[in-house]
Amino acid sequence: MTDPTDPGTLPEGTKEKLVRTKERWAEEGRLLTGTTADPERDRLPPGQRLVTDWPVLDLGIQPEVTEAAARLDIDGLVENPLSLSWAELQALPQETRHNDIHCVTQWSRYDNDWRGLSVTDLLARARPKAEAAFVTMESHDGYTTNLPLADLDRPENLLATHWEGHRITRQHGGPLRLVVPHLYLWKSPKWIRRITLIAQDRPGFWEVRGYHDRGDPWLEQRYSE
Ligand SMILES: Nc1nc2c(c(=O)[nH]1)N[C@H]1C(S)=C(S)[C@@H](COP(=O)(O)O)O[C@H]1N2
Ligand SMILES: [Mo]
Repeated sequence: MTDPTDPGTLPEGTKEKLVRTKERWAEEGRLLTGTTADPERDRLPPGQRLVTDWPVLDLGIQPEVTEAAARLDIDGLVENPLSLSWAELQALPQETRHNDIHCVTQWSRYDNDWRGLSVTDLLARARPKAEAAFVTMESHDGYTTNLPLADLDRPENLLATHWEGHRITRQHGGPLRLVVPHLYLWKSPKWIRRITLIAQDRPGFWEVRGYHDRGDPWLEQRYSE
């Protein structure tokens, strides 16, 4: 069996220098303030800086996913595996969310308006089995990330198709990206393709490269210990 914590080789086309730099940040504990904050009282998490533009961060591969090719699978430990085409996703109720987003590279952006599909509704349709405790998520660029199922199954999360009234651009992960606003943004996969429910945690791309398994910005969970 292969070791799930072995980073292995990088996907073809990855910006290797960027990956190495971010690995070094994790080793050095860069940006750590050693403080925590209370989301009820403070809007900006510790060590973050506010921006008004929307930076682009990814591995350097920005796949062109047409609506014809877009598909979302929810599989693994579920009673009712789903494989939804773009048309099927569009036929579901379209919801809105308003939130702040926080990237581990220090920027935060307030007041983002999103439209898309409720994550809790889709999970309810898929009917998680009792032993499902985590998810691993895969994207069209080869990126992966993981979450406890409880962090995915929250009402504020959205499978977003629109931002500020426009379709999400290819750069930002369109046509479909996840938004999990209570965690650092590397937990929000762009160009999402699959969500697999699993019993044991399986670290993703950044989680095997020194980044925290959960990534709560209020607790400054930037890096693994
Ligand atoms: N598929 C995919 N999703 C991804 C990434 C990626 O490289 N590939 N990068 C993550 C990281 S590190 C961040 S900070 C956010 C950035 O999203 P943005 O480019 O829309 O700001 O996407 C996350 N989701
Ligand atoms: Mo990031």
